[in-house]
Amino acid sequence: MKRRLFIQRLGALTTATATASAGTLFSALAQASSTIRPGPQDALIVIDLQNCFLPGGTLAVQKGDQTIEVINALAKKFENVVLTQDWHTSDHISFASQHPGKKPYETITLPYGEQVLWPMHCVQGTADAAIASAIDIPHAQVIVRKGYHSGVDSYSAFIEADGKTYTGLSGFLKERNIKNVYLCGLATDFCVAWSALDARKLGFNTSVIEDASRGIDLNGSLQKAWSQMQQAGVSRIQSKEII
Ligand code: VGL
Ligand code: ZN
Repeated sequence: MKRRLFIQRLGALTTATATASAGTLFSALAQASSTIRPGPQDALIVIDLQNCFLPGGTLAVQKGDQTIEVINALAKKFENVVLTQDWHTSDHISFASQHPGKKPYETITLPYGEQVLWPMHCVQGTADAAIASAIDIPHAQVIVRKGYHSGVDSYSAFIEADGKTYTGLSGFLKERNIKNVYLCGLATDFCVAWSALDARKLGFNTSVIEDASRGIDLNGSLQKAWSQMQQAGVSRIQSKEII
């Protein structure tokens, strides 16, 4: 994203220097540092805006509903929008109920690594797993479902927790020549962060729109996620920067 903004800035600067006034130059710089105008190579990826993660859902994220209005407005600015759905079998390995003696939010070690155990959530075909009815993005091009293998979780929209099973999303984006992805949704510190980290690994310029996302914040997970994302070169932006 930084690189891309720089290129956009160069355009603004060339115009500004042509008019040769320091004032114009300054305002071009100020404006260019904080605006993103999405085009054909940009996609908005709306992560898991499902009833399960909203107040009243099985794994409600605090204030998750506050993202909806922001996301609907953002989506209007993108021609390419992808939605994701957490989509578990009823016997999914991430559910505490599958592990006798374990309670939600405890962790276990699975062959692919540490797994947080969750309350049963987002079961395939249930109303809880539906995309929130207030989400108004009729032009969304793809809905990617993930987490449907009963033995493997998938916070990421790109690669399951085994680190090797692809959902197909990167193939879609690459075939469509999309270079820059903007992620938002629920939850910042789980599905949004894991998707953003994979997006970087897969070569996309990646931004997370902070005010269009909300976190679960389990034992400091939100702060940890932001520092991992920063390390990986994910840009932390606000919805007002997208025009
Ligand atoms: C999520 C926990 C379990 C998420 C999904 O969407 O962030 N978190 N499953
Ligand atoms: Zn889940």
